Amino acid sequence: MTHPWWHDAVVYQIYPRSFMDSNNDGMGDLPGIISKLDYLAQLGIDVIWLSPVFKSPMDDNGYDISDYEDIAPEFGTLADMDRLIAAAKVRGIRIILDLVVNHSSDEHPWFVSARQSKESPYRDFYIWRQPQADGSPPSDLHSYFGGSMWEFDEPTGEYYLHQFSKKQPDLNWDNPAVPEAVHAMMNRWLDRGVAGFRMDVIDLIGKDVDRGIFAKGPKLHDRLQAMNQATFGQRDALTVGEAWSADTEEAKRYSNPNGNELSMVFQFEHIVIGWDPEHGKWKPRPFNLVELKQVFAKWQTELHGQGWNSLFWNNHDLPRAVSKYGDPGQYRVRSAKMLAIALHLMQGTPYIYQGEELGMTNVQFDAIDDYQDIETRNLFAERVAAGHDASEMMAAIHENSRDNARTPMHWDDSDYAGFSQSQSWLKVNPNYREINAAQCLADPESVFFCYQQLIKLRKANDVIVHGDFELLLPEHEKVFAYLRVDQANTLLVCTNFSAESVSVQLPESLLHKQGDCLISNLEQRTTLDENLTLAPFEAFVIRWEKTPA
Ligand code: TEU
Ligand code: CA
Repeated sequence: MTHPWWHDAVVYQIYPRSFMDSNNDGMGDLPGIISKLDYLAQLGIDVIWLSPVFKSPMDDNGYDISDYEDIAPEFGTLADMDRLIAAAKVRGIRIILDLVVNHSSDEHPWFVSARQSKESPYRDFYIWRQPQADGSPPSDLHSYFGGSMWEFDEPTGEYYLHQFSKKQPDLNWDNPAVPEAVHAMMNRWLDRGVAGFRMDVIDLIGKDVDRGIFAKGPKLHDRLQAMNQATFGQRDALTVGEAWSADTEEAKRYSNPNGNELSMVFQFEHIVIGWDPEHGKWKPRPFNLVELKQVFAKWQTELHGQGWNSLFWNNHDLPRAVSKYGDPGQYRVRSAKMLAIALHLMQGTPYIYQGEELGMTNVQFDAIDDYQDIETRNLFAERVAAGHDASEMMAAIHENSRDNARTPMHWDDSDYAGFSQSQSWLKVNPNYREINAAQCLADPESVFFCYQQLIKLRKANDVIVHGDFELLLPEHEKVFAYLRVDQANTLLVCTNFSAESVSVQLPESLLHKQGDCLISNLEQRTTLDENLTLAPFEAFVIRWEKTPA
């Protein structure tokens, strides 16, 4: 059976302001990315997801777009984008862009016109409401970035909705002119050679504000099906929707094999189980592997044959995996490889976030002023003002701030990690001298070559792409072990998430059988006996060819 090309593809996310600075202004840029395409080709990735590079006042680092069809000068020009698309294509790499259409920037011409007058032809591109009788906002809803979700606009005496910063007014998808304009823009980018889109908070474009519905709104799937038909549906594209509200039932609708919506979604259940129900990421919960495995197993089994998973530990909004789930100290390399093996042998399309393939870690700035992320800075101020302890908030920031992922990429041990020759927009993580691409490329046992091998394995073993998933040892608190099975092969994936040696009892059916070791971060195990002891953060994969019944 033929399957979509992205079933065995691996995607690499680039956060352009932190990837590579070609002109030494401290800001990453498109020519910098082009200069690193051979590195990405060596890693073996198939697709680059490029976080926004469009014109923007950069209130939310480009997720506040003021021109969807021109490039921010700090990143380069449209000609640079055309060069990137062409240079990537030569290396067999596709480019997908970040589509941010739940909201625009308040400096987009649409909003500049809309706020000038109620008669503006663009007034209804946004969501306006009258103040309450006492002049207060239409509701007491909060923005993700602190403060009210409503901003009062003096000239026309109404409030506008913004679920994120007040410089990110929500677009009104109830107005047919909005999808019409968005679809036309998407088609022009597809005509320009992009291979699809990552869709920012796409679960919010079905909102029904007056009924208080913001995510998974009643019109969401109709709108995605209309977008599919009007744009990428005819183009064999990869589309991945960011959907914080998605559960498995929703995900089946988004990613159903008949292809009338998206290829897949980013759901965040495995992330949110680490957050406090009331305080979110600012009150992290202790790591619980049993819970994590249950979530992975649920998504693997419930979407098998009925949808398609994305697989990720990291992105530009999340802390670095090796700090969050592994060990950034003594076992940094081994635990980073363990995490890669645990994730990449599951069913779905894996996403590697820039620097994850090096085992880059979280950063610990002492001063809140060293952090640039609007969410981090605003929530620090708001929560401290509300009486939360500043040192507890800094500890939560060290664990979960989005800036953990946004410090510049480590290319080598020269000043500014080879990212730039001048002070970068966000300080470089001081550990760049020990952790960088040059060091990894010189070490056959590095994290980089583990990821390279995992990408090759995915292309060489259909059981990884389409095999059944079976969780083993569901109650084991330190070991994540699972099977992948199809008619021809059985794979055992066995990973120790702890810094201790642990013993495991695997099913009898797996013992004393000679297999071959597909990948390991320690010894090359090819057979198992009853008394299997895993070293700290050990991970291995054994493959048995299923002898015909
Ligand atoms: O993120 C959506 C989003 O909700 C996250 O920022 C989330 O709220 C937060 O990390 C959890 O506390 C997308 C983009 O990925 C993010 O970078 C943007 O800031 C946001 O949308 C607005 O465009
Ligand atoms: Ca630059």
